[in-house]
Amino acid sequence: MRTAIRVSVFQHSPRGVPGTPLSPELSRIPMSPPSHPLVGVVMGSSSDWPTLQHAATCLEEFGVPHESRVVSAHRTPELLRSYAREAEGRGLRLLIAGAGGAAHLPGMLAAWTPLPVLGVPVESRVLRGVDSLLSIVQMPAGVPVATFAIGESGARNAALFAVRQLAHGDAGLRARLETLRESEARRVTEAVLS
Ligand code: RP5
Repeated sequence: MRTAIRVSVFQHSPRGVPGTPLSPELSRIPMSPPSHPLVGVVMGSSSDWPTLQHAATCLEEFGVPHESRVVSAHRTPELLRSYAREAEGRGLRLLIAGAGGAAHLPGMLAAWTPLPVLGVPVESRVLRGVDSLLSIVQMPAGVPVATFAIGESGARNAALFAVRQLAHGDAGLRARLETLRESEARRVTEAVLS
């Protein structure tokens, strides 16, 4: 029997995390009209949100429609199954999955969906996220999960990776990526050492 429960803790419009300012450079570039979510940001617990919100914020900056949800592999396995199986049909193109400790969420999602799964290891209390990293990165051959750095950097890079994937054939997204690349370069060339 398919579960009817769907936990949704954070659901955004394309530009909508309250209190999160768009970077001035990115906000100057026009965005596409809002549409259905293209990226699902999924996490094993609401305690993962301080990490995964960096992925959501990055998607906001690029105007990529997305949704953010808590779906636990071990606490709500039926929910995980239905979320993963319905994701492609709902128009999602990629899943960003963050979890900590015995972090089986990304691998279990990848087992149920043909969509690319981008895994973000959340920094755990006891082992500082090394357990999460190894749990996510050590998938046996056949069911891939792309694995990013532990914590905030991984969350932001997973989102940037998703943007790069979606930028194929989207001139607006490509332009915004180029703007980001230029601003990252300026952080180096214009660095002032006091
Ligand atoms: C995992 O267990 C979650 O991804 C989280 O990182 C970790 C701890 O969860 P909580 O006990 O904080 O809910 O399932």
